[in-house]
Amino acid sequence: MSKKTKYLVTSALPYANGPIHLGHLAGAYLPGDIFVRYCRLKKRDVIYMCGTDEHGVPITITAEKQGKTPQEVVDYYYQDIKESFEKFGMSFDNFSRTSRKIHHETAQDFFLTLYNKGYMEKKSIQQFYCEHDRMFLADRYIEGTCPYCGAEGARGDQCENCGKWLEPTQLINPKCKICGNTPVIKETFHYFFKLSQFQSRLEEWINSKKHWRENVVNFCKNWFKEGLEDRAVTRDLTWGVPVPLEDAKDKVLYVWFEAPIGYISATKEWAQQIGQPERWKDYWLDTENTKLIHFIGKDNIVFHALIFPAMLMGYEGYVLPDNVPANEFLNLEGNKLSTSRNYAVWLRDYLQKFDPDSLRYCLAINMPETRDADFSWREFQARHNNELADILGNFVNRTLTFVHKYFDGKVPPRGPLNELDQELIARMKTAGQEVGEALDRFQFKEATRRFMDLARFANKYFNDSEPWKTRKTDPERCGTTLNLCVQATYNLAVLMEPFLPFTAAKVWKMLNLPGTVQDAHWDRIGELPIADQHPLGTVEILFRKIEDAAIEAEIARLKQALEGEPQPEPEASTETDDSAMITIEEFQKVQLKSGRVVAAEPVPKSDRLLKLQVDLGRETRQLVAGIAQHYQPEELIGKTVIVVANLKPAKIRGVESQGMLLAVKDGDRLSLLTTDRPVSPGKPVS
Ligand code: B3M
Ligand code: ZN
Repeated sequence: MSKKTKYLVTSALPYANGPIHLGHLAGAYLPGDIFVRYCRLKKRDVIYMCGTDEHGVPITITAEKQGKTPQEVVDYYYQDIKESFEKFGMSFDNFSRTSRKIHHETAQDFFLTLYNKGYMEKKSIQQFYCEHDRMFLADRYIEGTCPYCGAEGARGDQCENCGKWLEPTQLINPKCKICGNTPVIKETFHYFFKLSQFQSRLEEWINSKKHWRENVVNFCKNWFKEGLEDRAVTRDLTWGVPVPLEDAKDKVLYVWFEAPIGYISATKEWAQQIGQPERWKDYWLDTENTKLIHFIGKDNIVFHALIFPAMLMGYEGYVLPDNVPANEFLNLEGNKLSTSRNYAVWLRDYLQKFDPDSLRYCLAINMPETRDADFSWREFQARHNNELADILGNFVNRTLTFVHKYFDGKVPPRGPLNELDQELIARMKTAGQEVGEALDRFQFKEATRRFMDLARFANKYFNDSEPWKTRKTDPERCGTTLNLCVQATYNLAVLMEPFLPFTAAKVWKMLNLPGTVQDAHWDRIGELPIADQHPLGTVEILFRKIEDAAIEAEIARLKQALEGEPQPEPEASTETDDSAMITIEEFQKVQLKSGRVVAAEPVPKSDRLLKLQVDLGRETRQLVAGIAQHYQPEELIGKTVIVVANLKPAKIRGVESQGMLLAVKDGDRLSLLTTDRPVSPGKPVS
């Protein structure tokens, strides 16, 4: 086997019992896809596996609700989910299903191997049984009051309110989910996976994972503290993978035991599809060189970071996850997403109205990486209009249109380079490196921001170079500017591909380049590969502005969904919250003064900061302010500003700042506070 690192990437297998919504995308899918696309551009050996999770009580309960068979339900949602993912640009190498034969066989082999190695124990247990429906009530077939937090409607396996994992017999006032009757307790038996035997190995392994996200490591440590317990991995159900033992042939494997094995089955199926049936082993069994990476939402941590690794350890020979980057949750307009209330944005609905890339961008730049994030339609609109359209789209469009109009559609040659030209080239190189490094750390927000920063700089480069003027005064200079703008467009196309694959493909076409953008190499970002006189393709608009009306309709729909059912108690308003009030004395501690800007310049190596000299009457102060993306230094000179004058001096990027400017942020726009009439510097504000 080769010594090259191989990447085996997975995204959680969605249950085939409902369509995909934004919460899913932000949690397990978009980050996986961005990472994989980036790996492909780095020319790494990478495969990306996913598929639908088609067993378990979530499926059978949906079937009962919809009056269908479980098979009908999973057939429908497999197609639905697969199509939505494709339209969203998910680039799995295989999107399989756990109902396929190859999965049943793989899962059964796993069970039997662990059984033969002594990791399964048969135990009699007392379990709830519904006499009306004549069945044992597994997991979500039973509901009751949570013994920990008192919430109603806690399920037999987990309370959604407090997140605790439960044994059904712990529930207070248990009820059968199908008929609502109180079940009786009856004896049955199950096979238990001896998870407890893996505790010390798992602890040692997790402790060695210095690069894992804190939320994941802490979660595991809490489980270790409580002590890992053996877990029943069979169920008295008819829908699922049959247990491959004579005495349990009427039972099925617990869905959470077999679903993660679906990653392996999907890889086996992929290997068959490409005509190299043994190829899956190059990834799963090459423990030296494979990096297995599971993208999941935080509610799946225990299975991916503890139970599945224990199963792999027990089986022996399989690679263990190199990382489990679990995301937090995505809220919607400030509220928790709820599929049962239809308080969600469904991907297929979204795609009927808007472009996939706009959503990819908006979710990526706001990904719930380390804490919950919120999706708001207004922010979506602002990011689409002000960033994708006004910055990225505008830059590409004005560049290509200019070349068509004044250079006959052929890229003009470069003459000597000035300082600004050099800076653009340098920034393209750094952007490639920095975006790549952030992606390798799974910092998607940061990566997306840096990509857009390059577009922002390129746009500014166009402005500052004023090619519409040099066209008449210095045509060679104008040609150089446009040449570099075309090169920047090329580099942006490669850089954006993981985030905005559809847009990247359009730009590639507009640049009239051979092959596809995926043929490009990430490490060459920053090079200037477009030849002089290269003829460009036809220009089309990349992003059309989203109108208010379209956004208002979405917000109204969500409001209705919220109002359709009793709403959670509103939070206490901060207006009446005494703890948030301050006294006049407290307010007067802050010395605010009028100041006049006398000089302004950028802080080196920062595209956010400006260094200002501000006249405060008796003295001139140096202030560092994060306003470079909102103001040009020149336009600040002479402006009256409001300064916090008694703020302890601080160093920002090594530059001393002796105070702070007041500003208001509205969406993406930042405005400095000033006075309504001219005032002299150094006057107190009260
Ligand atoms: N189907 C749960 C979920 O969709 C489950 C993930 C399985 S990953 C192996 O959240
Ligand atoms: Zn019942």
